[in-house]
Amino acid sequence: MKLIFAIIHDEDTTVVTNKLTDQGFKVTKLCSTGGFLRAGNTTLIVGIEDNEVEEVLNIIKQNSKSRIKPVTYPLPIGVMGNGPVEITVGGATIFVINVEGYEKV
Ligand code: 2BA
Repeated sequence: MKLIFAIIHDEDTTVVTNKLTDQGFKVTKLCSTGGFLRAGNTTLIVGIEDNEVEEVLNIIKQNSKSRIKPVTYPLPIGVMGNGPVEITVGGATIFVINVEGYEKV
């Protein structure tokens, strides 16, 4: 079994979640905040069988868009200049984790 953590744009949450649940996948949505931009994003948790990983990754990839975000003063640590600068965020940052155990009680 695998656990997918997918960090996506808030704006993509509805479509990604709907597509996953339409295909019968169970999804938990967490409200999260990026450490760099300190802006809201969404983290989806999806528990699946090993043979479902490709399908889930495809759904996330096909429905997560990258976006250019203007960043104004104060700039995040490590970004040079007086702002504004543009930073490309997303489509999605995805982690696939092996699950040792799974129980529903
Ligand atoms: P943030 O940390 O707010 O990062 C937003 C965007 O800022 C990143 O987009 C990247 O384009 C840029 N960025 C991040 N750190 C940077 C740095 N040190 N210097 C220059 N630019 C930097 P994405 O890479 O698409 O990441 C979107 C969000 O996904 C991140 O929001 C964070 O919440 C999450 N994320 C990305 N990689 C991660 C990782 N390895 N572990 C945990 N979360 C991650």
